[in-house]
Amino acid sequence: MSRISLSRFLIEEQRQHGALPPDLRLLIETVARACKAIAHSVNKGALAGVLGDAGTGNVQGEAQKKLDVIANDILLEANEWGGNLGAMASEEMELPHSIPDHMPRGRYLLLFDPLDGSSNIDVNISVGTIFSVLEAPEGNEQPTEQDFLQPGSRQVAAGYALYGPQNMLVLTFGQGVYGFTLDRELGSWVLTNSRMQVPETTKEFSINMSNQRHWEAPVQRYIGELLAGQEGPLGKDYNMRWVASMVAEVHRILVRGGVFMYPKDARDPGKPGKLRLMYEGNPMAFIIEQAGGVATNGHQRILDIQPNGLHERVAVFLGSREEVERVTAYHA
Ligand code: P6P
Repeated sequence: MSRISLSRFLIEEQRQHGALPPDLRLLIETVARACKAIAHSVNKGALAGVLGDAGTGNVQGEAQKKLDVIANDILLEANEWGGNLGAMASEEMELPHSIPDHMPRGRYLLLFDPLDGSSNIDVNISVGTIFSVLEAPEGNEQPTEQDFLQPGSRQVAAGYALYGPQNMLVLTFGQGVYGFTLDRELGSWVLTNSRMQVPETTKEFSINMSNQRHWEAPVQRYIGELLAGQEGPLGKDYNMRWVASMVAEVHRILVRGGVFMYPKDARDPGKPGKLRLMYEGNPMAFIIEQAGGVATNGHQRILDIQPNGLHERVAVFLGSREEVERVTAYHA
């Protein structure tokens, strides 16, 4: 079977569906190239002296790993000159990053979590990059934070890179979900997964059980039923996985099904959840829905949430339809 590179796939998608404007195709290729460079650093690890803390903090008040900063810088540098963006936003930066005046601008807004799950990086557990693409509102040369605050249903593309046993890139631009594996010798992303589909049912759930005493009643009920197994109301035994790397969890769910949950937590009554809506919840929800799965915050579609802030948080329940619909119904 002939190998289809990312470039060939995107050009053929553009030609066949016309769903991929040339400037969006070029943006995706630029982000994919940046993810290759991030993969190179992540895969080197200690050999390149990139493990450990950077000694700095980010806007979330979290200690940054060296690779958080490296990945963020790679994405900024790779996307400044492309001419397809009005601005960028990152988990690692409080405010949007403007395109330098001497660089050409474009009509898209790029949001990213440059290295999600980075607490795993020093113990060699998979981490990833998550990105989301919106269109900038017409008319203003310099997009503001307000211009980013669009519901996830307005995304024109989303994806993640997973730096694991294989380096993979998973993409959607509204025509299904496609997976590419990095050929390290050639340095190219090769199509290996076409039209990925989340199985409707599952026997596997993902949640950080150490937070159990802080969950609200609907989540307590649902997890109790999962743990009751075949003697319980759900009539089957379940298995549990928790990698503490959302990209790895979502990828597993895309490949073999499952339900991933990061619910609201009584420790932070003012916060709707831990994960971030704009560059974790929304892109992953777009991908999961494009693969036939469901993604809610327990009450509504994540993609329907109107954001009020660039770094606002969200509760996440996503994956196999049967289970996400069940736990969401318990919140009614
Ligand atoms: P906890 C990583 O920090 C992250 O944002 C997600 O990738 C992951 O699913 C979650 O947080 C892990 O959270 O509380 O288990 O460390």
